[in-house]
Amino acid sequence: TKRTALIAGNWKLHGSTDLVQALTRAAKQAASSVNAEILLCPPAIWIPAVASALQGSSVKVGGQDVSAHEQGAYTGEISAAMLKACGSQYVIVGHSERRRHHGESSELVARKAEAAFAAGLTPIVCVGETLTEREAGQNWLVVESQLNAIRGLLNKTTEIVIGYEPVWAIGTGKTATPEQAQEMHALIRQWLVQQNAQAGHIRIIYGGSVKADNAAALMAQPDVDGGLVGGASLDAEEFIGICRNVG
Ligand code: G2H
Repeated sequence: TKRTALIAGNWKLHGSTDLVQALTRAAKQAASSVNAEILLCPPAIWIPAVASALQGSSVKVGGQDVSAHEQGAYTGEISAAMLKACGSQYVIVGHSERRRHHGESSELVARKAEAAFAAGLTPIVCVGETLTEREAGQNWLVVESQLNAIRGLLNKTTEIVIGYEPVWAIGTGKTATPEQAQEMHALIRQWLVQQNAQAGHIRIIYGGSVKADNAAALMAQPDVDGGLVGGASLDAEEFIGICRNVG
């Protein structure tokens, strides 16, 4: 199955009007010369500005999180329909920072993914083990249990993306080796196809200290279909460098 690589910039809690200008310009420049889909996920408040700056280009915009609810008395939440109305096509759900700092369970993450799907957004469902779990040889057990929560969704759609983000590699400068990433991506791929025979086209992207100088080796792996880039996506040159090393 031929899968177009997806390079997603996750700005996390960073951004300003200046950064919106600089990073949308960089993404558009990268998009014109690489054969990959490029996505920017700024804080929700910047989505309209990013979407407007990206008009006429192939670069897409997405959210970093979404409410599991459609609407109601949920102060501070943002719905999938709102993200969509502001120009989003994707939304990240279950990022390890949401799981850790906001106590999000795999069940809640699955409900968020369902809400995204219902509103016509493609959810990027993040999974990944901690260092302790890896050292205990539990990496697959942990990832499998995180994936099990979205089994119901997979029966309805294969319009999803999986983000494998080993927690020990996030913002630490420690990248998984291409072999470690491939090993897990292959297991995820096998699991996906077991749930849904049409799942071969689902992209499994890697996240965790992706940079311009390690992107090519990671993306060269047969089951690594792109990158979820945090820190390095805030630097225009570095982000362009990553895109060039993929497409
Ligand atoms: C993993 C990644 C992007 P970073 O969280 O989601 O961040 O590239 O800074 O490790």
